[in-house]
Amino acid sequence: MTHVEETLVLIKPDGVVRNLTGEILRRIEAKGYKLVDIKLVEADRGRLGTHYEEHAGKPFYEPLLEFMESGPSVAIRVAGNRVIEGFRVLAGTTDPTTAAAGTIRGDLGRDWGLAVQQNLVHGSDSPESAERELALWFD
Ligand code: RTP
Ligand code: MG
Repeated sequence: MTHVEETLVLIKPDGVVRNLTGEILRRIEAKGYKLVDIKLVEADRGRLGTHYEEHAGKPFYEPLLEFMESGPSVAIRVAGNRVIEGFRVLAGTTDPTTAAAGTIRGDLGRDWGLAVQQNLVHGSDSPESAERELALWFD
């Protein structure tokens, strides 16, 4: 059954600095998803704090925000059939070290002692998150 949704994808600063933007966009398009809007963003602490508010207080929260402030990210509004869940499958599990081969994090993530936060991409995890995050990044 078709259920077209929109999700927020971020190519995080490690993906941008490693010149993987094109490769990640290629995978999103090859799956059949549509790029509805896209921009390069230098996110400030206010926006990042709101984006990651569910993680406030966790040990990785501060390093995560510092990493996300370390350079530009690419924000993408992506549409597709069940794209919220589907993009997270395409991305792979959070830690690139053990993410499955064939996924963005599994194929392109590096296990060179880098912190877990350097996992290339973000994807909204529910319809509620997608709505909130798309409003936050695209007004
Ligand atoms: P995301 O939100 O970025 O799509 O990733 P996710 O759902 O797979 O992971 P989540 O649990 O929401 O965590 C958000 C981001 O925080 C960093 N993280 N670091 N133990 C750690 O050091 C740790 N755990 C999570 C990652 O960048 C993760 O994507
Ligand atoms: Mg998450």
